[in-house]
Amino acid sequence: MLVIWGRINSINVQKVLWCCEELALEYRRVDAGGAFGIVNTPEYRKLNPNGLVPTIEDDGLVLWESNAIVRYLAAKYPAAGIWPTDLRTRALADQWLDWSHTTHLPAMRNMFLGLVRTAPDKRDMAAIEQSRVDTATVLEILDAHLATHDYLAGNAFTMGDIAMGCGVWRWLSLPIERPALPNVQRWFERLALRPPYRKAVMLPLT
Ligand SMILES: N[C@@H](CCC(=O)N[C@@H](CS)C(=O)NCC(=O)O)C(=O)O
Repeated sequence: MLVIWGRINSINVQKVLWCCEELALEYRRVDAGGAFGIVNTPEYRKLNPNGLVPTIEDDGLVLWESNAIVRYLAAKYPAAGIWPTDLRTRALADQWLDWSHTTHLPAMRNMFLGLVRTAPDKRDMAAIEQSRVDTATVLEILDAHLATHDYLAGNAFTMGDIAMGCGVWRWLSLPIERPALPNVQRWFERLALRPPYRKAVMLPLT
């Protein structure tokens, strides 16, 4: 059976769990990372030398990097329809997966860590505010795209929605001032109709 190492409050683990739920896969999840430790043990480092989560083991294949895992699982089970078989649609899904990792996550990082994982008296409020402004700027790009698309890679839900769907849940859950992003809001409401998203991603931030 597919094994997933990773704590459920990690955004990168949530991507994999949401993907598995979309594909209706059976899996065993092992708590790892953060307070659970494990990631620095020699056994885990043999699986994932980065000492990060998530990692999966599937029929002898060990794989890390959340977006690579999402792509692998979505492609392995194409009947679920989240791995676009059309090359152009798949390229767009890949684009948004990568953009989430290279552009959105770095912008949001200080705000999330500051407001959720740092005691109030230890917070760097200037860094949190800069991160809020940067994230809003980045999300305006997404909002403009969603003005003419129902989903990130076109008019159907695909793996391309998974990474940003996790990121936008955090953005909407943080106790911050948010500029109006009506198209992102509508897209989020579409995602929120999906039980796999609600189960794997729409959790209180911890
Ligand atoms: N690029 C990696 C990043 C993985 C990553 O940074 N994971 C974080 C959690 S989101 C982690 O393992 N942090 C250390 C820990 O949880 O102990 C991926 O997408 O899988």
